[in-house]
Formats: sequence, C-alpha cells, structure tokens
Amino acid sequence: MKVAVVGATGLVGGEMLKVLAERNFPVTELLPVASEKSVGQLIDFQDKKYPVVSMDAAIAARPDVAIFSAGGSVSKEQAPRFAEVGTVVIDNSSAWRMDPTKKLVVPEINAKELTPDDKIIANPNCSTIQMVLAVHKLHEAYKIKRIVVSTYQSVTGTGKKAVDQLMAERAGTPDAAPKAYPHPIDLNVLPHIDVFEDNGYTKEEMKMVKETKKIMGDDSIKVTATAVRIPVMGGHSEAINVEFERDFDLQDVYRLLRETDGVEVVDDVANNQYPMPKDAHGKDAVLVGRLRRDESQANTLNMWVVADNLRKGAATNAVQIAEHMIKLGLLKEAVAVS
Ligand code: 2RA
Repeated sequence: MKVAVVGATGLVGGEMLKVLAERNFPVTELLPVASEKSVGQLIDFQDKKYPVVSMDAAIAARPDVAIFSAGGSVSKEQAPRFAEVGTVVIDNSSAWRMDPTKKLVVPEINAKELTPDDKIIANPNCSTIQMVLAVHKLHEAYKIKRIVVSTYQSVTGTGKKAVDQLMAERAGTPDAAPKAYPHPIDLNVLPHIDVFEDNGYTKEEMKMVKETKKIMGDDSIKVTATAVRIPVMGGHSEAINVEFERDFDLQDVYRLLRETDGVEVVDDVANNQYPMPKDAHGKDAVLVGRLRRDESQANTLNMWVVADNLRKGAATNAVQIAEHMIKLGLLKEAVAVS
C-alpha cells in the first residue's frame, strides 16, 4: 500500500514509522510529509531512505492511506483533500474527534463501527485511549456510572519542544531550549494541559469527558478529570476511580482485565510490582494495577493505569485502525471507489 505519514518528522510521526515497520504493515511506498522546510530531508524506513515530500505532492500521489499527526488546523484543512482523492485518512489530532459524521475508534472497543463510507477516521486522545481500554470490559459487566480520573502525563505528549525544555532544565541550562510550557517542568508539576475552557477545565480534561462517551457509545457515563503534566518521558499514568451501577467481585475484575485485549495486569504489591511509565515505555500494552475497592463508596473501584502515550495512545492505535480497515476490506474498497 501507498502510505502517507503526515507530520513524519514529529515525535508521533517518528513513532508511526517505527510501528508501521514493526508490525509489517504492507507498505509498498512511503510518502513522509512534513512542513516545507523539511521537504527533501531523508527519512529511514525499512532499510530504505525516503525523501520528505510536500502536502500537495503527497495528495497528487493518491496514497491508499494517510496517517496524520500534524495538529488540528493542518488536519482540518488537508484531511478532506486526501479524502477527495480516495485516500483513507486516520487522524491523530482533535480536529474530527467530536464531529458526529466521523468515527472515533479504539479498535479493541469499536472497530466494528467502521464502514466503507468512513474516509476520515479520528484517533482518540492518548489519555482517553488508555482509560477506555482499561474500563470498557468492566462497563459491559457492571455498567459504569461515573469516573473520576487524575492524570500524570509525560512531556512527550506535548512534543519535541517539551522534551527539549525538560532536558535543558535537567542539564542546568534552562535557556538552552525554547519553552513549551509557561513554567519550568523539571522538579515541577503543571495542572494545565492544553488550553483552559470557559468552564475552568482544560481542553485535555474535556476531551476525556466527551471522547469516553463517544467511544463507549454511552452518553450516560459521567466523567470528571484533572489532567496534569509531570517531568516524565515514558508514558502517561492515570489514577482512575470508577463507580459502577452493579457490585463487582474483585477477582472477577482481575479476570476481565486479563481477558481484555491490549491490557496487561501488573499488580503484585507484595513484590512492589505495579505499572510505571518506565516499564510502559516502548510497549503497546496498557498496564493496569493497584486494583482495590474504594472503601468510602459502594460499587466503586480504584485503578492505576499506565501506557506509552506515543504508542497505544497515538501511533499504535492509528496503525491498528488501518489494519482493521484492511481486515474488514474497507481500505481497498475505499481506494477502488476513487
Ligand atoms: C498530551 N494528550 O499529552 C496530549 C497529546 N495528545 O498533551
């Protein structure tokens, strides 16, 4: 397949290329797309070098699939142009996620919703993906009433500029890198991810509220979130308090989580085993541990959930969507229609 990776020089774009190669995605031709200043730069992929091409050149080449990770405004403008030439777009920005005409997909949960009419498919926000993957089987079993989540998010979620800021601060040369955040991030914690909205929540927090309902197909699920940036690189962590309508048996919860595709239970506190970003880093699994009943309220569970935000939270989920499109015969069909 002819595959365009839009935003190929960014952190997520680099991870997309890695994941496409690792999973042996059937790439016959790669079109790495980035800003004009990067055009011509060579990108290594599966022992070959591919030059970065412009957006227009990529559209003219009519790729079968384009995986976007270039920000909301680029997606809003360019994804429809790819779709018009018959390319299936999988978009990692927030541009299309809440558009009622677009699917928001975590393959383990709702890939079955995909149809031949889906030309632009939205990849959810990283912090939402790991949360819904950890709770969707429990929702089927006990029906979720309300989720209270606090996140501890890696600087890699902001991008390369934030990684550079953290490293410069850690090296004792804070002015050596431009600032991604309004405050120092090393030895600090910022209760501020993305922009503040009129209701006092950040956009990141509201993504978790809205996207959860859409992916799980259940508007009755209440979610409240506090999203926090911490000076960590390996992945996002989340403390999730989930209240169910029906009571649960903790051993059944363990069983359901062990049976959930994409989830790995790491929960052996006697031996200090619990999920940590340094262990999630580079992995596709969502790690779940510290499972315990909330003793302050009926039918309520506490969980600690960690995942590499660049992998399952972004690149891996996007590539899995493309794989599902192939499996369902939708990727080829979309191209044939063009
Ligand atoms: C973050 N959720 O971690 C974003 C990345 N998509 O900032």
